[in-house]
Amino acid sequence: MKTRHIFAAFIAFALLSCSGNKKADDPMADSGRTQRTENLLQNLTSLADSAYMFGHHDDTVYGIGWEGDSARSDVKSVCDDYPAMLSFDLGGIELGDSCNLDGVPFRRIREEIWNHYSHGGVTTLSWHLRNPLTGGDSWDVKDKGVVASILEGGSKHELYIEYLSKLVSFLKTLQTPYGVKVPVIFRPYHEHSGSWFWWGQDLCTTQQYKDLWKMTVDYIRSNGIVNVLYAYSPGIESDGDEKKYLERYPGDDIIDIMGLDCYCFGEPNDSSLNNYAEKLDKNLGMVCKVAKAHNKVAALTETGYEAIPYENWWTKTLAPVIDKHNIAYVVVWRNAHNRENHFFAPYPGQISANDFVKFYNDKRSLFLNDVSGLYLEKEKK
Ligand code: BMA
Repeated sequence: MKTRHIFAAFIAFALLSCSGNKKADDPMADSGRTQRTENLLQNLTSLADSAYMFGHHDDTVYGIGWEGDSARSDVKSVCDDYPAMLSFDLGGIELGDSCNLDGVPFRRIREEIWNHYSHGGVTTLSWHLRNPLTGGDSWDVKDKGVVASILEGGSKHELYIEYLSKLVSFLKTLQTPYGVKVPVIFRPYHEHSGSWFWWGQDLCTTQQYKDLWKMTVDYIRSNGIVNVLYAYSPGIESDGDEKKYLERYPGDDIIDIMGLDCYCFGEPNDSSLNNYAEKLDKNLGMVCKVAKAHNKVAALTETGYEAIPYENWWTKTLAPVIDKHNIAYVVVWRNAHNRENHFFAPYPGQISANDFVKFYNDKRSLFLNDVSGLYLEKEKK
């Protein structure tokens, strides 16, 4: 394990402290959320000054050449440690499906969330949900009236409330056997600044997008969910402009984490790599400034370079930029087992694997041992 900065009271308030049949304490904070959820928010805020958690979507459920194995992870196979943050998608939960849109059983997602939490890790959840108006998927943008149809008074409002109720039923199961509600980050309606999802820029008005968020969060809260932080994650369309970034911001009473989704594209030459580094730097700088002004946590909610065709991408392209900004975490997208060259983290033998180990060894990047080690240290006192 690496030597790390010590964060006074890091992440884990986990079920490790529970034994036998005893019910664990799960105190509430004044905010109406559990104290553990507030602690997570506090910990994210303080760690961002000197470090960031590394996260990977679907990390422990499949990877290159495998699916469904127990305790496996491409990231762990490369650097002998799991990411500090896991990301999963809830697309399909709204229909009552047993697996999400990428074939991952929700039962497994739930277990991974519990398990990760018990080791001091954090989970973030995205939601590529179906199109409630057309019955298509999240990317079905043929009809521009989807958001309008699900808001109060719309023809699909009732149906959408059913979607939300299925979502809430799943969130309610994120409780350990000892009754501790596991704090998670929920990141719905992401990349809305583009127009490729039914909730995107050209598909609804600013007010409708904000109303969608408010309706969702009000529903979740009023149905007793007290262990969720909410992340806002536009793409880079605002191009560093604060006003544009905030144009559809649902409000300080709703959002806890201000994020950014920003990807690296193109051939691995100076032009594409510099282009990514520059746009990431510019946009992250703005996000961190806005987050600070609103007293929110800043994060790089999605990034990556598909198939990582540059061997030093981690330490020469990504790290130099994120090191300049106080973000609490960076998440890379999934290592698809059933789609060729659709991976964003290395696996053994992948050309950037050695560089990823260097990235892992950087004291600023936090992996699971870093956060659970701090937990154990705290326990020993
Ligand atoms: C996209 C791709 C898709 C996937 C979707 C939801 O970025 O990875 O293959 O279905 O995310 O996870």
